[in-house]
This record gives sequence, structure tokens and C-alpha cells, in this order.
Amino acid sequence: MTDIALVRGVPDSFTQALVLGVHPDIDVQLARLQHARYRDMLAAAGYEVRQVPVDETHPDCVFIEDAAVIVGTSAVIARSAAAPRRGEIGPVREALPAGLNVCAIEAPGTLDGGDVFTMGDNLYAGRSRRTNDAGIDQLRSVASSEGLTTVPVAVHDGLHLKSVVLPLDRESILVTPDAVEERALTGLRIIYEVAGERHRASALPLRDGRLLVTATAPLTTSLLASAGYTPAPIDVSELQAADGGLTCLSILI
Ligand code: CIR
Repeated sequence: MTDIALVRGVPDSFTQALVLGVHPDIDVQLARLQHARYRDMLAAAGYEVRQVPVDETHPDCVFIEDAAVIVGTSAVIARSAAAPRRGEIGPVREALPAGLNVCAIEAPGTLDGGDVFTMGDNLYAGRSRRTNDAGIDQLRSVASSEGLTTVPVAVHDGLHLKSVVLPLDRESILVTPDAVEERALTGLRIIYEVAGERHRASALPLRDGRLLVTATAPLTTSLLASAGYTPAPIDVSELQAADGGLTCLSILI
């Protein structure tokens, strides 16, 4: 059972975070309040929230998910294709609980944690701007040692796989239409993000049974409620402004 949540705060330099499109104005103080609310919601759901020290030299460090991937009893230290993010990994590695088999993606492999999720016996790995085939191959050998089959998924429209495909439970995913190679997701139950809310819905299942969802996607939230989920909306607008979602703000172990 997952019960530790690693998180990392918002640096003053967050205004310089990487973004895919035109750089937005980011309100750092509001981002901090939203991040504090996120931490509180994790704690209320029963996680032991552990904070990794903020790093002013890495504006994107709040997106801690990208630095490491937990695969069963293993932890894989990532190697982003975004060179400015590579220095984020040291303190995250140090914060990992003892007992995990720790290994690291090596050049020429690249991988961001936002491109990886497991469901059933499969590990889904996004082939994206940040994760390449060499990175996926290295991850595959770890996944295989953990009894998981790796399924690469090409990401066409979005930063990471989990920008556009969110696990909801043991068999269901929330998917942005026409954003990924959907045939790779065959066998999973798909719920589509509602038109008009494209790239605004993010979701994170909590250990207490609720589903954390972004407040920017009320129609998709209603759809999820009618599908039987218990949504817990949260406003993370300033983190979304830098292309973040709800999974990327923590590593759940
Ligand atoms: C970046 O471009 O790397 C950050 N501004 C956003 C990273 C979001 N990470 C994630 O969704 N896993």
C-alpha cells in the first residue's frame, strides 16, 4: 500500500519554469498556497508527506515526479531530455526510503517520471519530448525484473504521457482525445476528457478512495462523478501554467 508522498516546494525561480507555449505570468505566492493545499489533501488522505528541500537553482523542482520512478521494489532515477532539469535528481535520490533497489537511466537514454505509470501487469511508458527509446529500454529491464511488461505509448500532443493519460484505478484511465497512440492502451477502460477542457483535466487517485481532480475541468469532474468516482477538486492553476498536473507534484511510494 502506498503511504509515503515525497513533495518539493515552489522556489522563487518558479517564474522561470519551462513551458511548451508562450511563457505565462506565474504568481509564485499563489502557487505556494496551492501546493500547500495539495500537501494537506495528501496528508488528509493518509499519506506521510515528506518534503525534499526546495532548490532555487532548479525552477521546475516542484514537479518532483519527473525525477524518479517507483517500479515495485525498485526506484529508477530519471534523466530528463530537458538538460536544465537534470540537476534535480540528487536530493530526490537521497530522500527515497531505504530498501528500494535504486538504479539510474544512463545516456543516451532519457526519461521523465511523468511518462510512466503501471496498471495491472503492465508498465506504460510514454515516448515523448522527454523520454526516448533508449530510456524506455533501460526501464524495461527494471520492469521485467519486477514482473511487469513494458508498453511504449507514443505521445503526440502533450508534454508527458500523464499530461494526457491519467490512471484512475486498476483498469481505467482518463484520456485526452487524439493525444496518444491509443491502440497501445487496448484493454483499458477509457474515459475521455470533455471537449472544451482539453489539457485542463488532471487526476490522481488517493489512498482513501477519493480522486483528486483539477478545478479547471468541472465538466470532466462531473463525468467522473457519474462514472462512480468521488472527485476532490483542487485548484492548481499556477502549477498548470507551467505545464504541471496533479501526478507531477509528488512521488507516491
Ligand atoms: C517541465 O517542462 O518540465 C515543467 N515545466 C513541467 C513538468 C510537469 N511534469 C509532469 O507533468 N510530470
